[in-house]
Amino acid sequence: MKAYQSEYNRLPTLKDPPPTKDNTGGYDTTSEQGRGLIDILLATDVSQNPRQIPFYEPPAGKKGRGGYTTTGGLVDIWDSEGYIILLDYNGDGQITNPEHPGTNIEASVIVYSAGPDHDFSTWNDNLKTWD
Ligand SMILES: [Ca+2]
Ligand SMILES: [Ca+2]
Repeated sequence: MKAYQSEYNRLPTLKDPPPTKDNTGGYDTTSEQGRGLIDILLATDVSQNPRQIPFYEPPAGKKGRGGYTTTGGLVDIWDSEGYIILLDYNGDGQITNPEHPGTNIEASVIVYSAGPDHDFSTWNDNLKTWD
């Protein structure tokens, strides 16, 4: 994601014109939005990646193992949920902390998973890209 940002000087998005507010709800990597984002990073969708640079190599999906498939998107290592991606589309360098709303994380991209309990709202076991 960061490599995409430095190559194109913006964050990947499916929206045209690009969003001007952070996607505070996040994109689930198994949803249409999230899969679209991955397609851009894989250079499968070249409309948003005209230099056709693959920025991401996802683990291939295997039954019962999680990973990435074109139809299912990216599923977590517990083969249950997607990952949630939040992006700093307004460019202020901050993203609202989904664990502690009202506080911010200084980042252009953050990602988290539901963890082994398959529940995004229980944070003690969630994998996250901050802290
Ligand atoms: Ca922001
Ligand atoms: Ca959890």
